[in-house]
Amino acid sequence: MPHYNAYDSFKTKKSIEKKQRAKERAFGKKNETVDNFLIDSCENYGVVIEVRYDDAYILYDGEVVLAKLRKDINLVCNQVVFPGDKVDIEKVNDTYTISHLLNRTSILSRTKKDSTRLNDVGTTKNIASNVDLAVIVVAAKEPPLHPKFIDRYLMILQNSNIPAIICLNKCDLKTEEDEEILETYRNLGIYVIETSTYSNIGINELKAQLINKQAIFVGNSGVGKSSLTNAIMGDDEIKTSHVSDKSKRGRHTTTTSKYYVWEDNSSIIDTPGIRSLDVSTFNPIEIQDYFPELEDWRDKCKYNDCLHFKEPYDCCIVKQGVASGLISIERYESYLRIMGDVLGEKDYEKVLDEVAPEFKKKTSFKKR
Ligand SMILES: Nc1nc2c(ncn2[C@@H]2O[C@H](COP(=O)(O)OP(=O)(O)OP(=O)(O)O)[C@@H](O)[C@H]2O)c(=O)[nH]1
Ligand SMILES: [Mg+2]
Ligand SMILES: [Zn+2]
Repeated sequence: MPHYNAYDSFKTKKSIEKKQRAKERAFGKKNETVDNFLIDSCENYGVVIEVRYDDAYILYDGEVVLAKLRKDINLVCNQVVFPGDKVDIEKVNDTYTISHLLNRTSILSRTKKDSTRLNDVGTTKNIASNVDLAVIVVAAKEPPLHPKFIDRYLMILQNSNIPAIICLNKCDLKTEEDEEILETYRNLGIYVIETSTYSNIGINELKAQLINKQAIFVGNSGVGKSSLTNAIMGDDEIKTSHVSDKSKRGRHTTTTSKYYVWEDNSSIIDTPGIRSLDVSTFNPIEIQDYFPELEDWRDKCKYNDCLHFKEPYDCCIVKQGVASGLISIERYESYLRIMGDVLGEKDYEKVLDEVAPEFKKKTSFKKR
């Protein structure tokens, strides 16, 4: 009998399950109608700009048209198509209908939980389709830069197979602490760009990253996603507003995701800011896959299913790597926080205290 590597079979099973999940996420459960709705190509497709409940606004032949979903799909438009989707449309008696959806290259989605419901497992919310590049927009100072938000977005984007860069906007307000946080990501090989829409810094550099791509701006409310979109478009078409003086939080000015073309073959999807990102539906053992810097360490832990969480320090090489300063403590803190969420364990801070007692004093730990 051939020797069967349990880990390999687990990996294969995992990747099949992952594909299936991705498919379902993109289009709900498989059925006949859905199959003939999806096509590989068509001669003259339109691109979904914005979806408002049952109305889809489509960029078609250089103009924006309002279209409805084919009746036999029997779903509301905003459950089926998302900004960035390519669609085949038909015009019957002055009414446009989305007759087919072109297969997607990617779909960005996140889990949305209802915090008022106990043990809510969450629903998947699709945000945009066919995204070539995601720009995680953060701001200096207003609202404060939270690395945990970047880490969670990196996980979600990696899970959706979408490459990501980080854009620190409001660099006119940048502090030394912000610079340290950004350095962590540069060291991970992630492209970091600094911009200021006020001082016109970095806009051309950002454009150079976005050219010939369908990009998306994601991030907290008030970081300047719409301001950056305006700067790139070269006008002030999109509404923006000041962050609140008291809480330093954004005002959730943008309410739906919208697609903008700023150059031939180059577009941006501006999205509404979100307050927090839920990753608690991820499998605990998979969380470390999203922290590539742990790769060289994790296999050396005593237990091969080590979560580098509550395992004893002596048995966990990752913890020792953090203690010796060779693994970024900020990223390990993010990792612990996510593990705490996934496992429903609130006292992850104790783990960090044990591994790096100095950390709390040195940084604004509580703020993160
Ligand atoms: N200091 C500074 N403020 C900026 C900069 N860019 C944008 N802002 C301000 O930040 C505030 C929020 O900008 P928005 O573009 O509305 O932010 P947003 O990310 O689109 O916010 P939501 O739509 O709520 O998600 C506005 O008052 C902008 O004028 C910048 O480079 N520097
Ligand atoms: Mg906005
Ligand atoms: Zn370990």
